[in-house]
Amino acid sequence: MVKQEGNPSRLKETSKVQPLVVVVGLGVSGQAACRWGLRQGYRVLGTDLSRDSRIQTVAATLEAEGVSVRLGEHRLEDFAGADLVVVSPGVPLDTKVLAEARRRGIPVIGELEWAWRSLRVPTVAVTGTNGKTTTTELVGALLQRAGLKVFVGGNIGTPLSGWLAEHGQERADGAALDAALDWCVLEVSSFQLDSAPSFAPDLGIVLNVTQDHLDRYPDFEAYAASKFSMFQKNPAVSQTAVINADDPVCRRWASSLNVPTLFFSRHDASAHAFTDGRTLTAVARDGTGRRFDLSRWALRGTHNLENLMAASLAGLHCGIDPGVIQETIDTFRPSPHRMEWLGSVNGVGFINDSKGTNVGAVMKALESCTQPVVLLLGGRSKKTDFRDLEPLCAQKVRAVVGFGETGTQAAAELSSCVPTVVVNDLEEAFQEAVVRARSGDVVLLSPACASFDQYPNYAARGDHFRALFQRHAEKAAEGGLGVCPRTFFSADAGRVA
Ligand code: UMA
Repeated sequence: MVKQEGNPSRLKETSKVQPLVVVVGLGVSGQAACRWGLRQGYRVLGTDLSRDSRIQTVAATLEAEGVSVRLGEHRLEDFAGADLVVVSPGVPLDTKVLAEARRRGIPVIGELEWAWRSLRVPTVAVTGTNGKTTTTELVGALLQRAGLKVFVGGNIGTPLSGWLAEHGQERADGAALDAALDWCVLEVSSFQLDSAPSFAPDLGIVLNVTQDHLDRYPDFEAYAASKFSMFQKNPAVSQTAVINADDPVCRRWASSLNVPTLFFSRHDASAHAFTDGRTLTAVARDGTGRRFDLSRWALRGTHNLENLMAASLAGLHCGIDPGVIQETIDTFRPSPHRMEWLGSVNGVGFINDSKGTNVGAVMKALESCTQPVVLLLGGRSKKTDFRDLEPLCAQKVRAVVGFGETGTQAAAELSSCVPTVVVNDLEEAFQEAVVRARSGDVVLLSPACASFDQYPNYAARGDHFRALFQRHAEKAAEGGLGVCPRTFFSADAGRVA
């Protein structure tokens, strides 16, 4: 694959000596952006609305590295002399100071956009409501197995600017970065795309679009538009799209995209990638293709077959040898917090799907379960409608345990189709689930909500659930109860007995 020579629209923002960048939000993205700013020779001012102990520690570290920090408020005068404002994905773009900065002609862009402008290697971007992380990891694994130097990150955890800050050169034109990377594989969220006006991946994957983040978007259509915006921003880049033909929203949007598109489907054998669950056929744009054997594919659920089809098309498109794709299929293992099987106690299985932070993800999780489910739902609301879960709950769920900020809402909206109970937090939810589950059931944490009401992130929530399971398993072992590893979920459907 010939490396891209660079995108003419990826311009450096200013040629002034010691320009000033203001970084808004000092979470994972903001800290990385601050460091990337320092690395490029900017004066950096970081600002965060919070003053809590976590942010105080962050501030102290950044200050020691040379960043000026303002906590507790975003003060307009801090933006006055800025050459550039870089926002974290979680910061609403209509925030007053950002609107004022734009009014004064100061460019306001996101961390992803800023970092990507310095990149001169081809990019694969993966977006969609669910499956982004697994697919991003799969594409990364394919390219790495082929011996290529790959950065895998973005919304998945390590921001691109973090990688650049560590590995990039002082030169911001990115030329020297080519030596360190062959490909960049990014999980991108709609929040990141909203503040990335020229971001245009060479290959863009859209896995699905279902309700999520409706607390941030005026309506569902605006959220969907954000996902597909990566194909509409930058005519200077020759792009290819990989799209789920089985997702109605994806299909509708694909018809208006002005880029070559590869489709994958579980129902249409004429799509570029198709699977019957036992084999997967994928054909790239140049006609090269291969039938892959799925007998050693370790990930459960139809959604993971969709992720695999998308990744296989990406692999072929990137010129990866089909033999390498088959090896990756045979050896790839799931990450924590995504339908993570923890084990079973006394015949009851426990699955950690803390990454299931929207209703669509919970649907996919339930579709994968063959046993009756005790479902733990709740957390910080994204204004989604739990009633969308009614048909699956009626079919598969023995009981819903609501917890956290939205526990009461979840229970109320599902009480017509399934027994519900409301508790305060995950620990109480775990105890309640243990009481309600019968031998042969699974207890599934797939909360349909963000974790921020009680945890710093979904991983901390999932870790807590795993710790609760381990304590429960230890107690059971002391008392002589059965603890065994066993797989309870598959692509097949199952009904509550
Ligand atoms: N803050 C302000 N001003 C505001 C709002 C927030 O200063 O007006 C501050 C907060 O006090 C906090 C910081 O901003 O200190 C948080 O910034 P952030 O919400 O952008 O979070 P980061 O820690 O930078 O993490 C972000 C992504 N978070 C979001 O998009 C909400 C992470 O995705 C991502 O892993 C990380 O960058 C690295 O790229 C998480 C996520 O939930 C996993 N993403 C959503 C999703 O996947 O659905 C979009």
